[in-house]
Amino acid sequence: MNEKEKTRISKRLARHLRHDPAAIGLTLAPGGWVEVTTLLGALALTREELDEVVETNTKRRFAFDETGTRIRASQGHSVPIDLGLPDATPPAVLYHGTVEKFLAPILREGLRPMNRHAVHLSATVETARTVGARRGKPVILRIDAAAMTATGHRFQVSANKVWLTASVPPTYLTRLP
Ligand code: HQG
Repeated sequence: MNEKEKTRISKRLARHLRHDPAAIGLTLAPGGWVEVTTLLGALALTREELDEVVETNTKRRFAFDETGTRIRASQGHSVPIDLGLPDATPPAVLYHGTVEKFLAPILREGLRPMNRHAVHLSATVETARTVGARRGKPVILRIDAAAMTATGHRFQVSANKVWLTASVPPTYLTRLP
């Protein structure tokens, strides 16, 4: 399979496993899981094609369960599912990449999940920069995750190492120069 084809399939998987399962007749089970056989039928894919996309996906967006019979997106959902991830202690500092035009509302009201069901944070500036660059010139925010943890904010980490939290109040945010 060439890169273009893999990207096309990855985008379809992201759309249906995160945002719009109903469009291809899927229902997400608790945790966001779908039966692999159902998904293959709905997207007219072979198991080999699906395996190749899952294994080679740069951001490891999708993961099978331990039996290999179910699959889900590891994060990024807009549909209201509970990933069932345990709380985890984040590194003392996390980062979020955004763009200038969102900065004023973010510094006023904090980071909010917007259409997704958690705020997505990165352990490295590089990743945050890539996330922000999807929308234009990236602006990087530093999050005092240690202080958030100390005041009872909860964090989870997805299978592909994205840090998730419900919201980040402005007091924990600093813009990196
Ligand atoms: C901004 C991609 C105004 C926030 C990426 C962001 C990531 C606010 C946008 C993953 C705000 C939401 C998630 C507030 C936050 N006022 N704007 N109070 N709070 N925002 O796409 O973090 O390739 O839902 O800064 O790489 O950009 O899809 O979140 O710009 O990992 O796998 O509102 O999606 O991964 O945008 O990206 P998003 P995100 P995939």
